[in-house]
Formats: sequence, structure tokens, C-alpha cells
Amino acid sequence: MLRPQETPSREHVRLDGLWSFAFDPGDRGRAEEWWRGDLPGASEMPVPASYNDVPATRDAHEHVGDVWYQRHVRVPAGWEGRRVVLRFDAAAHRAVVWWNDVEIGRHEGGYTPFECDVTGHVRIGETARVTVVVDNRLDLTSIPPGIVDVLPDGRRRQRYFHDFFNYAGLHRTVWLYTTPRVYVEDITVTTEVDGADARVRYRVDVAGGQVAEVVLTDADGTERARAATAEGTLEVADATLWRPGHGHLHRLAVRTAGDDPDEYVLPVGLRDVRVDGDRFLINGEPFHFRGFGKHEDNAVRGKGHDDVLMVHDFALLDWIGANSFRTSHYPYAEEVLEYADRHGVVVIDETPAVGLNFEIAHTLVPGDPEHIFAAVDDATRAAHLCAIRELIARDKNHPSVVMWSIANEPDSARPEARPYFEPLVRAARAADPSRPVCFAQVQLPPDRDVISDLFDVICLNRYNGWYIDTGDLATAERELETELREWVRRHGRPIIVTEYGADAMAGVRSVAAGTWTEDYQVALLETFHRVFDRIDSVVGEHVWNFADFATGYGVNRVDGNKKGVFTRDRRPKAAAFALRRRWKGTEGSAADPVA
Ligand code: BDP
Repeated sequence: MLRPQETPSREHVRLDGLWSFAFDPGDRGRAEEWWRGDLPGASEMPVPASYNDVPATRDAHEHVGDVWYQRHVRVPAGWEGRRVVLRFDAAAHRAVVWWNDVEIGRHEGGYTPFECDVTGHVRIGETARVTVVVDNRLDLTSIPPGIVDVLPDGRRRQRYFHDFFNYAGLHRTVWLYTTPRVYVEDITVTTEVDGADARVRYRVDVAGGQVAEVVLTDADGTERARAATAEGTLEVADATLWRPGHGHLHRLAVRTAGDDPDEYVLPVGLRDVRVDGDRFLINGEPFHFRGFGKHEDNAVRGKGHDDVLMVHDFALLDWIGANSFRTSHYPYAEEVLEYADRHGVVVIDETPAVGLNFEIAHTLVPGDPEHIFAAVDDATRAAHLCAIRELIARDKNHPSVVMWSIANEPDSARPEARPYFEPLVRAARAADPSRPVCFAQVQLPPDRDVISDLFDVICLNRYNGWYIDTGDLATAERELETELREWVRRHGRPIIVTEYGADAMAGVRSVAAGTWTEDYQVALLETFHRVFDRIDSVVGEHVWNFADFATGYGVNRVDGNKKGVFTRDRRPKAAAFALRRRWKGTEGSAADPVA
């Protein structure tokens, strides 16, 4: 799915800003058809943002159900005769959209975009009313899953099995954009590197017409290859490659035939990715992942995309010497991937399939199904499949993305996990044969896990010294090493430890390095690093987490999860300097933090 862009044939208007907004705790809006007029009792709500923490009430923070967004839109006069599209980069988690009185689209899945073609509804020069209802409920058919309880007093309470707050709303940009009637619908590129040369296989889907030309240029605009077919291979001799740390991008300009041609320009990174034995290769060279599992999370705006925070986070990744991150636990805003493409940051791209596991959730109540695979059904699997396909459809052309993670910590000990995952892995490979596929596995030894052999890379989330052998790093070190060696013996594949870490309250220090201190967090990370350095098959270390983040309430959470090496407002804890020392070889010093 192509992201809107401005070219000689395409224009767009961003519909970001303040929208009219109403909570709908009594579920009246759909029955009373609120889209037909102004929203009753409306307030104002910024887009993009999560709505939860903006109004400063507990009811807003904990709202479960529908909310309504509305604004008026004027279609520019110059768009007469064009195709007009309304696009939502994200609506968490289910949305229905109306253009004046007409329903024009609906979508499920809070982290991938959807579009509504409004060409037939648009009257140029007139102002239209756009209304969106967004439902944040997670149930056993949604990805991620959850359960909504209705309490004796009639209130709803949302339970879910993942460890981050269920922020909701219009988290990303809303666009109105135009194309010619014959338009470039999709482009798919895969790239291969062969010594100094590279190859770009491409396919262009044109709606209602033909491709006229496809031109590949270098970053400085020099033409490197050209074709006039919808599908083909472009050879680039002596190519400048995209590589970690060097986000060199070529451009693939596509033009359709006819007297009203559409033009689209896709950034392309020439690189390839392969797993060979226990190595993870980018352009044939072993790559070692250094970085984090992150979250889209910030004070007040929740999961609302924010360029300021994004650029700052990338600056901190650079400062600390990270070369990669995982989009735990859902697809991030496309701006993030584009930035990673331009700056050579490597990404493991994850679906929102987090919490397919009742064993670690501790939120079950009597009457709940015994395990996750007894609870989910074909609808859940269809939603999961759709999440995989939409992720790949959106992100397949990003050179920064080197692997798909199709789930985080599913209950991979249950025999039922295998028939559940087999078709999903197949679907991921069918959608993109060019990238390895993984999932992040929760603390289960290899003899208890029933699905890891289906995947290309063993990705392990490990909490030795924290949830297991709490406070005892000597035992943690021994058991972690024994377990990792067992994975090497059984699978012989590359291992990335996709999560390891400890909660640390910023400012709490102790010479005894007790749990929750900054000192214990440092000691735990160093313990893991000693083990990693003794095992060649460990090709990656992603600390959990980059920054502290909001969670639901819990007796082991103090105003959220504190495993960040930065605080929620991005101040470094001691662990940040320790990591910088390891990853950059530079003494991190509070007195000289930017050196
Ligand atoms: C892992 C999850 C992650 C949690 C983390 C933790 O993958 O989402 O936040 O544990 O407990 O199990 O901090």
C-alpha cells in the first residue's frame, strides 16, 4: 500500500489538528446516527493523539467503547475530475467512516492504514462532514486479544494480556489526497546484491491503465536503469548499497501511460538479507543487532505520532550506539520506517499479535477459557492473518526492515500453537519470500517450545535475574548460558535476545545493587552481555526497553513499566551510559553526554 506523496500528478491535504470529539459511554451514537449532524456535547481533540490522557479525567483514561471524531473538509477546486481518497494512517482499533451521511469505509486493526475512495461522493468546492467512530475494545477475536467485562454497576472494564496501556484514537495522520483516474496502485520491489552490483526486481500495479516508464536513479539523480514494463528486473552495476549506518537510497520513479499520467517515486535501498547457518547477513556480511524493543509512547499524547519525539529517539539511538530496534509490539508509524531507511537503522517489524498467552497474563478470572488456544477461534486467526498481510503490504519496500516478527510471546508450549502458527508462517513467507520470519519467544526452554523450528531466527525474550532468580545474577548467568547453549545445540540458527532487562526507578541507587535500582539494571545487563560474548550464535541484543512506558494498573508496575534505559521523558539512567560504553566503546559520562 503506497503512502501518499506529492508529485506532479498527486496532491494531498493533511487533516491533522483539532477535531470535534465525543465519548459515547452509553453506546448511543450508532443508534442515534450521530454522523448525520454535529456530535452532541462535543469537545475538541487533537489528531494525531491518543484521546485517553488529553481530557485529564479518569473516565477518559479508562474509557472502553466508542468515541466519535468529526470535522469539516473542503475539497480543493483544482481537484475537479480527479480521484479523491480519504486515508487514515491508523485508528485504534476498529473504525467506521462517513462522508456526510454515507458510510464510506470500515477497518479493524489499530496500527495499519486504510483508505476510502470518496471520488463518487465529492462535490468540488463544497464542505463535507467527515465523521469517524473509533472503538477501542479488545476481545477474543481481535489482535491483540482482550476481554471486556461488564461490571455489576454497568461499567465496562477492559482486560488484556499485554504489558502496555491500551491507548486509542486517531494516532496518526489523516489525509485527503488525489491521483489521476488511472493511477499507480502499488509497487513491490525486492533487491539483491551480487558483489559490487545490485538487482532490483519490481512490479507495478496500475489501476485502469498501463505503465509507461520505470526509472531508477541514484541519490544524486543520475539515471542507473530504465524499463517500460509493469514487471521486470533492473541491473545496477557498481551500485552504492544501503547498509546499516548508511541509509543510501535510490529512487524508482514510475509513470503511467496516457494523457493524464500518474507519477509515483519510491525510495529504494539496494541491499539483501539472508540467514546462513547461525549468521544473519546483510549484503553478505554478518550483522549483530544492538538496540532495543521500543514502544510508541509518551506523556499526554500516548501513542500519537510526533515527529519531535521520533527525531529525538533516533538521536538517542545514535548517541548510545544502537544500530537497530524492534517495533514491539505493533507496526509503528510509517514516518519511523522512512526515517530508519534514510539513516540506515535496522528494524525488526512486528505485528500487533501480542498477548496470545494466558500463562503470563495473570488477569484471568473464574470462567475464562483455560488457555489462549481454547479461547481464540477462526475469527482471531483471520484477524492475525490480516495483521500479517497488512503489515507486509505496508512495509515490504522499506530497506530498513530486515525481518518480520509475526507475534510476541504467544503460548508456544501448547500443542495447539503449532496448527495455529503453521498457516500464519506460510502466509508471511508467501507475502514476502525475501525476508526471514521470526516471533519473540517467552521464557520457555527449547524442549518445551513447539513452534520455533518453523522460523528462521530464534528470538528469545529472557528475564533471568528479574522474573526468574530475582536478584540472583550468578544463577541468572549460569542458567541463561546453559539455556542458550541448548538452543544452539538443537537449532543451530542465529539467536537474537529480543528482550532482556530489569525495572529501575530513575534516581534509586544502591551499593548493594538491589532490585529496582539503576545499579541492578546495569549489573543485569552486564551479566547478559558476558553470556552473549561467550556464544557465537547470539547475533543480537535488544534491551527491554528503550524508555519507560505506560501500562495498565498492576501490583508490579509503578506508574508504568520502568525497564527503560531512558525515562519516559528520555533522560538517561545509569544503564544508558553502560550501554554506550559497550556499543560505542566510549566512556559515557554525565558531564559529557553528547561527546
Ligand atoms: C515481556 C513482554 C513485554 C513486557 C516485558 C516486561 O514481551 O511486553 O513489557 O515482558 O515484563 O514479557 O517488562
